[in-house]
Amino acid sequence: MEFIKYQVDNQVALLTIDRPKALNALSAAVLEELNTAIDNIDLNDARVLIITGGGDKSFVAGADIGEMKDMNVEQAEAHGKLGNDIFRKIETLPIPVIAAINGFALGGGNELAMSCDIRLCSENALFGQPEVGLGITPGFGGTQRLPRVIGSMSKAKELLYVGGNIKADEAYRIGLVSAVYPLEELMPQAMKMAQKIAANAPFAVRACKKAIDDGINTTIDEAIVIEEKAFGSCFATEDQVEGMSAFMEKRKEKNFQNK
Ligand code: DAK
Repeated sequence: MEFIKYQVDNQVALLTIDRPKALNALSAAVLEELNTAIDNIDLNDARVLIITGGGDKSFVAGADIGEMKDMNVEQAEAHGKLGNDIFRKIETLPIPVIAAINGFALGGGNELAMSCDIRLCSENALFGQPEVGLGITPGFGGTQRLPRVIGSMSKAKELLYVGGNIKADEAYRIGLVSAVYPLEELMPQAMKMAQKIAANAPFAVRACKKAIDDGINTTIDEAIVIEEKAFGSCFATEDQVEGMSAFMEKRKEKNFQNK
């Protein structure tokens, strides 16, 4: 692959979008490679995925503006669907996905970050949905995910209508990211979090993700039943026996097998 680097180390997968000439902007070729890379993730091997950008300046500077400039309505809709389908695949990936945002997260970059479960960023990160200044709406889910992620319709609408950028501290203040680190600490911190997640029972972690995501879109009564089913399903796993046995035996080491 030319634009996507992928490796798995100690059950943590790291996917890097690497197109330095264009600050990792999402061209169609980058999107196609991203799609293939996501499809090829071995969920028996990887327990957590981290997505980051190559270099130390940009996570993803958006969709590729040069490519979009001359699109007609049909092409634009098809391009939007290409991105949306991939981002939805990331959002619904069974394993948790951490965005390690190491610089610009503009337009499609912010939309990619919002498709991840958890967002961590570096102090030089810059966020925004500048599309209205380009004469378009966000096309990879920004109008839908921003209000859901930050939980403030007013702030989301302000960001989407004004089209300005916000720095890392403001992104933290509004709940767009969970933590801000000096650039050199971002990846170690993302890895540390990923390894903590990977050390837990994979079935339980994945069931949590599914319960949260399925439950958030329904009534609290239905959502509670979703949790009951998720909870019950854990009791068919060997890892539930291992986790609870370790507690009873006052044993710190646990050997979760994803079974
Ligand atoms: N697309 C293409 N090239 C980009 C790019 C982008 N989004 N962002 C940066 N580049 C390229 C620049 O053109 C430049 O290339 P050369 O001139 O060197 O060949 C190179 O990356 C370095 O950029 P700069 O020289 O501008 O670097 P600076 O540090 O001065 O500025 C910047 C960095 C990120 C502030 C600036 O590059 C910038 O403003 N970039 C554009 C950011 C942006 O507006 N992003 C949002 C893009 S719109 C839809 C589907 C998707 C979308 C919408 C609709 N449908 C189909 C319905 C999504 C839209 C977007 O994401």
